[in-house]
Amino acid sequence: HAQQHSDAIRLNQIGFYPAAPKVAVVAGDGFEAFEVKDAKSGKTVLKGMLGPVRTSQHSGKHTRVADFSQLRKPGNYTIDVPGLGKSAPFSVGARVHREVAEASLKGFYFQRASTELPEKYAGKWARKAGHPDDKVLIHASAVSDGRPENTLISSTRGWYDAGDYNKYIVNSGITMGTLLSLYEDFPLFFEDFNINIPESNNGVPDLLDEVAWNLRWMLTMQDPADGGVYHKLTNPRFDGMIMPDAAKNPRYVVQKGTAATLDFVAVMAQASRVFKNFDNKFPGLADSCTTAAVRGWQWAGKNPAVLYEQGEMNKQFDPDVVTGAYGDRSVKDEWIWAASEMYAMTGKPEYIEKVDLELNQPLALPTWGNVKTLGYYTLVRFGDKLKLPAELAAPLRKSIVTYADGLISGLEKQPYHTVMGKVAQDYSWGSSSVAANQGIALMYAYRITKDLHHLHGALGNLDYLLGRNATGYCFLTGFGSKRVMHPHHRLSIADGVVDPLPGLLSGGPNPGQQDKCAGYPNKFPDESFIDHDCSYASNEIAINWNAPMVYLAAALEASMK
Ligand code: 9MR
Repeated sequence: HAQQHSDAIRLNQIGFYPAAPKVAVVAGDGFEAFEVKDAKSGKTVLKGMLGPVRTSQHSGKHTRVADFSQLRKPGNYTIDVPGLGKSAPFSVGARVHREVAEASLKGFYFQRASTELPEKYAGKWARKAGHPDDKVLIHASAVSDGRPENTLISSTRGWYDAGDYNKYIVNSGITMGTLLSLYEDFPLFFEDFNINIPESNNGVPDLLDEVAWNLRWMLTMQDPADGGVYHKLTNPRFDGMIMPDAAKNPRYVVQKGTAATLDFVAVMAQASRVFKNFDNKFPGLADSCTTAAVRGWQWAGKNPAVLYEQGEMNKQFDPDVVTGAYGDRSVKDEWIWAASEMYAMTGKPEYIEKVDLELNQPLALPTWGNVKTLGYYTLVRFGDKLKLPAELAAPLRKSIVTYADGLISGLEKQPYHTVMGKVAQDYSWGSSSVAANQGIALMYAYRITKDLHHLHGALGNLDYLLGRNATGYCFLTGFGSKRVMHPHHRLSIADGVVDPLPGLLSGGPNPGQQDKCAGYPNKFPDESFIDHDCSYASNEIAINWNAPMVYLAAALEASMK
């Protein structure tokens, strides 16, 4: 008779690297000891005492940590807490997060618009093509280029943003920047990283093939007349819970704006660098990106702060558009990112001389609305090559390291022994991406310092995402013993397949609970999560959350033994 796994024993449900720290967290304070057992034989391989009681700053609840870092032998194990129960089996071994890294990149393939997904690549999630986007209307808000309202343009491909079917430049920006940076930071790792997509085995890393799918769409979002970039391609209202081939509503490109244009510039500049090395496979693509970046930069120079005002638009234009706003209120950070990428593309320091790099401010984690740190990462990556002056290079490195040191300080008091969740603000909409982006910042710090505390801090946030958290869920679909089964994701809801599409990162706890769904366990920041497809505020998926998940898992695979 199968023994039930205890939900109170929380750990990375996938596993651990042999040489890495290994921690499980026992919720509650009623127990003292733990044992690690071989999953098959049931033989005890390690015994230990739980650490001192820790108290959650979010809920006041108690936890105790089981540290079994001494266990280094590859194998499959469970953690038993006498009197409480045992965990589901997990493994110890090299390459233990390989499948997590592969699946989370493959998640982007599942988000592809304008194409059929054959069974050969998509398995039981095969689907018909939808949203061809070859006849997209120019919205009334976007007629400034001289093409009249309702002109038809072609804007195919790209990834669906999230649980909805629209395509937003601002959110594509940070997503592409994160994935291209992953490639630039770990190019060798991706030489042998096959995720079974139609372009696999074409001599280009699958990561870049997947990125190219969205890059080609982004290129179509630039107004050929003046170089400005449309904010988004969208239905006026969200599609229902239907499959793509059933979606027939008209689609529009809307207002050009500075945030979209500068995000586009940054992506095109970075892509031109990366794809230059694959010119034989993507003839002309790198050149197109260079031209697009320069033209976008020029448009932004003439339109330095045109904000996207969805609320205002609703009043002025027909039809009104009420889909995702990505209404950034400040474009200072987009200027920093775009300038940094233009500098790295051209080697001309004049680009960064024109903007305030804000190096006197503490590092800010990248979000769709604050992208300047993506620029800093690029400047650090290419600092030597660009001969970045010491008065810039030193404070850049220092701000990353200072930020990372702040993250890892006081870990021994944290209820889940993770960097994630030290402050309640970490639990914002899409908090899983906060955890992943903190991990990325720690990986950049590790590059600079070679301090294992930084590397292990990053790994601890992967542990958080894969189960060592106050909800007990593994937040990546298709993985873990306590799985997310009902993400707010049209493809997963409408396809009639029980399992959600795999490799997608659930947004995670969000005490805002804006969806007002029934069934949240409580109001605590770290527990404000429900695995229900009603919950777009805690259980949606999104490309800008998946990208740092891919980054963190792949970067750790490339860095851990
Ligand atoms: O990720 C976005 C989050 O930061 C905002 O608070 C939220 C509300 O505006 O919107 C999120 O983005 C959603 C987008 O607007 C539409 N597609 C789904 C995105 C994820 O929920």
